Amino acid sequence: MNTKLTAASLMELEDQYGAHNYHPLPVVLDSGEGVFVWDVDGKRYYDFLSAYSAVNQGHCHPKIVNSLVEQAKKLTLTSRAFYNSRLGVYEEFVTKYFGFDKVLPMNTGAEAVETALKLCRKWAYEKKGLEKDSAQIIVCENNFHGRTTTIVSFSVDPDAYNNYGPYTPGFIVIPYNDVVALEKVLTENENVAGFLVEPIQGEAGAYVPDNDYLKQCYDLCRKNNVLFIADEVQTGIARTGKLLACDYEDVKPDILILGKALSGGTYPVSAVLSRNEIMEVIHPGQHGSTFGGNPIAASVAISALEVVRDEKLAENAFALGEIFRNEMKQLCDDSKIASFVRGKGLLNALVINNEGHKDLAWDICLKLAENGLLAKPTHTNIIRFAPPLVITEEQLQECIEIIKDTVKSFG
Ligand code: IF1
Repeated sequence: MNTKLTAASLMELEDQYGAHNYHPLPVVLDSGEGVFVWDVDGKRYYDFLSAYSAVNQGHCHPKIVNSLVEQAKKLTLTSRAFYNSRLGVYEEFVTKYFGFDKVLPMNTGAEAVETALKLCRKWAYEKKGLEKDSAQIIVCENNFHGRTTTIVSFSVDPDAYNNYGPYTPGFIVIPYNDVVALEKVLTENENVAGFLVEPIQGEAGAYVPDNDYLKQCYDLCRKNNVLFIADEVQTGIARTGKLLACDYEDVKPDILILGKALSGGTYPVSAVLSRNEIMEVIHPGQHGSTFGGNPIAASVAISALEVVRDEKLAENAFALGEIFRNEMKQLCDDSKIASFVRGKGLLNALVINNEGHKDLAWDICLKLAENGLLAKPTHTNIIRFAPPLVITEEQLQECIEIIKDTVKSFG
């Protein structure tokens, strides 16, 4: 008997049996392919969230899914107690792909950020010579690097950190996009081990810093023997129109953090890449994870990165991003409620003027869903638009019309 559960009953199940740590749009998704997802009633949507840039290669990309399925039939997990036939092949592939000596494979983005923080501290004590437990890592206001206790310890968002204390010490928060603030902290503190930064602040609403911000920060870090750590979990893997957002300024991070689209959204795969001089401070038994570097992760990551290269997703994101922002700028000129658009490549955000209608961005997203396009607000009045990078110009134009018509229907 086909006991197909309705959207309402499925939402009710999540409400009754799941922790309420999210407030999803009332859409129950059931399948996906490329830029499209379908809900349980068969309604089709353009996905303009891409699982927060985890599905850059499009939903259920056949090449990546095939790698997942074939490896899953053969060997899924051995732990790192033994070698496996996929990890070394992946490690060589991914390090050469991004131009680093070594990779430390993990699973989620937050795990990779934590790994980078531990690596940076250990390097500071064992290579830079900082006094034990004195290391400071500089981070930026409005950062988002994940949700572990240490990571939320340096968040400025009360929703992220409130009542999760006591907090991990050893972090200095400075304004984002402020080189002078970084220089000041580096001048005043001799115990700085690293500077952790998102090349574009995703969660803050595709906040793009000044053109030479990353390069100036990188140079200051070099001058002060401080590690430049780039969190490209969201901006990496072609999302911003280059393979890495750091590539816009030819900045090569001392430590690079990747996640999300590293698997094309098929499996949790994250990675920390660096050079030998830094990575060699980690010795057997000093870091790891049960699933880190497992054969499935290794296999899907190779395929996911091959798709980015072979389908020229960065080039597509660059070109279509220009079109999208130009059209959104036109909308902002024509509409009182669309204030401005910002972003790079296909990581963009439309800032909504929600004066007198606090939940306007949410209501616009509800209407967008009705009109066949999925997007979700961040920070109340910012709508993030980030479709899979496989979107065609024709599909993008259709979505631009949906967005324009929907926003204009609110005034
Ligand atoms: C959620 C947004 C939030 C990240 C960067 C590390 C991580 C993320 C730059 C951690 C994760 C996700 C988390 C997800 C929604 C999304 C997100 F920024 F993308 F919009 F939350 F702010 N560094 N970002 O963006 O990676 O451990 O999640 O694999 O928490 O709902 P993760």
